[in-house]
Amino acid sequence: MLGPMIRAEVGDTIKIVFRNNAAFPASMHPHGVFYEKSSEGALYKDGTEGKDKEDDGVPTGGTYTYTWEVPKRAGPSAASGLSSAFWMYHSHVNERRDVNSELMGAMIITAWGMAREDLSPKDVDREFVVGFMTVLETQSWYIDENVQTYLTEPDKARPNYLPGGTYQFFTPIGPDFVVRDTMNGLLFGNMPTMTMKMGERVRWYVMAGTNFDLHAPHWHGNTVTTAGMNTDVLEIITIGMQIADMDADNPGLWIFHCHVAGHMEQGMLAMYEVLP
Ligand SMILES: [Cu+2]
Repeated sequence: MLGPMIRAEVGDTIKIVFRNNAAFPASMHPHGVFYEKSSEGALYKDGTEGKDKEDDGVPTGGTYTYTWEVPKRAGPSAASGLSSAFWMYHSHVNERRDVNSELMGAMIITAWGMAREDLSPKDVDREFVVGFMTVLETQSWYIDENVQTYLTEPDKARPNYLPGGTYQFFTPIGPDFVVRDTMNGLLFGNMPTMTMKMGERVRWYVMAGTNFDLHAPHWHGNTVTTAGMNTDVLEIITIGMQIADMDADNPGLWIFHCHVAGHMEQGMLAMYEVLP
């Protein structure tokens, strides 16, 4: 989980050449940047037609170019004092199924004049993007394939379709295909350890998925500054996007986890390491 990182600086124009290799229609719907109707990447009755509809859902094998401008309001606000802003993008054709098929990613925009050559913010040494994503595997476009591939007794799976082609939340299929409380799609510390050195200026970008995502990302061992406040726990809800800066002063291998007890027990945890 998490698609390719998109980076830009205020004043840029982002062009995405999107080719749909999936077996279902998909799109690129961005947050924060400036787009016209032809680059919104979302399917709904908005009174548009023709060219302005082509971005709504790119068919299998199709290609579409999305154009997003990056005005000042897509960058960090002056009040935040930050050099970068954090947004996301995701497919928005059948939003529920698309995102549960992992079609979601991050976008980082630096203030004008604050980007390095690789478009990362100049005043930050290290960045991490972590999505606290509750995934409903039964809503994924890949559920049938997954049932056939991974269940030892696929014939016993009894998916319950709802109008519109979505699956109802159900249990007969067993605990292997229900809800996953993940960080970037990974569970139980399977994410590669996020490593930094003491004294580095570290920026965490923390986002949430589009399901019933209510999370309490918590760092052990160090604190962060977010919205002007020092803390070690964020509060994030569905599709939230937050930035937290860490001046890591405490070396060691530490856990970073969701503090919602049920989520933690389901594996919503990862490790980060501060090297001396
Ligand atoms: Cu959680």
